[in-house]
Amino acid sequence: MIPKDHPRYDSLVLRARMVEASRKGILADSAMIAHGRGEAFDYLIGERTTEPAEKAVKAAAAALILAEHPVISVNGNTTALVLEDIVKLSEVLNAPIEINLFYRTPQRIERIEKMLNEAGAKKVLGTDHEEKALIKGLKGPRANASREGVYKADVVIVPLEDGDRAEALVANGKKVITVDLNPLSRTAKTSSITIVDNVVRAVPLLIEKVEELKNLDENELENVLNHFNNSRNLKETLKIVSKAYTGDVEL
Ligand code: PTJ
Repeated sequence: MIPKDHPRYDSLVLRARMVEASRKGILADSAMIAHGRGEAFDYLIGERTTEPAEKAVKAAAAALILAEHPVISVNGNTTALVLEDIVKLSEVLNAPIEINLFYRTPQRIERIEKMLNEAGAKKVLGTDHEEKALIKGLKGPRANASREGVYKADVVIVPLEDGDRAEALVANGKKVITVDLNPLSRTAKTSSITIVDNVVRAVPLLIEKVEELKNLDENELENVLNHFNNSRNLKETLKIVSKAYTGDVEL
């Protein structure tokens, strides 16, 4: 039991969620390393949603509302940290959830599918009993995508994605939205919209933004999208990170 008044309470709760998920067998062996890297970057942005992240969330919401076939892709870490929010996002967008694992095993797929279904997910794709299609530019099992999911999607949200896949999805003509605390990662740089924020803050905020913007007309949504520039947004985030490095922050 983590005491509520512990100064690192929120961070410790997330670690506990990861440990629990690891016990349940849904995480990759290196999931904790990825989480630790995320924690380090989260420190550097002040463990809060920055202004550039808010702008990226708004653009992401517009892109997802405008999409004809939006798809939410999840891996082990995302399921461990934001299971209920992912299910809620899929409801507000009426979008399927597709399981895409970097370290794919039938056992992990089955367990994640079960957790998503138990949390109320209406449509879970990427399982082992459905037809797959190949994403061009990728080799091995990572090239597989659900034919009616990521393969067909025009807009995909892929939190904590790896660089190769983000690049290949963009090259296959998809608008790729990612959530990645590392603004320097290849995924962050190649995606169409990168939300540099912790997935536990970004997904609830995204749900809020979708609810807020969903009644705007198409032109207004296009306008939101056209005002967003991913590399400019990443540079704004890096300025915040560099302030933390140079000690130009309140101590
Ligand atoms: O479940 P699998 O098999 O698909 O594997 C998932 C991991 C995350 C283990 C796998 O995709 C991987 O190895 O990822 P990387 O290449 O380590 O990248 C993870 C990225 O996510 C890093 O840039 C981290 O900074 C970032 N990250 C980690 N935790 C969070 C995060 N970004 C947002 N929110 C987090 N909580």
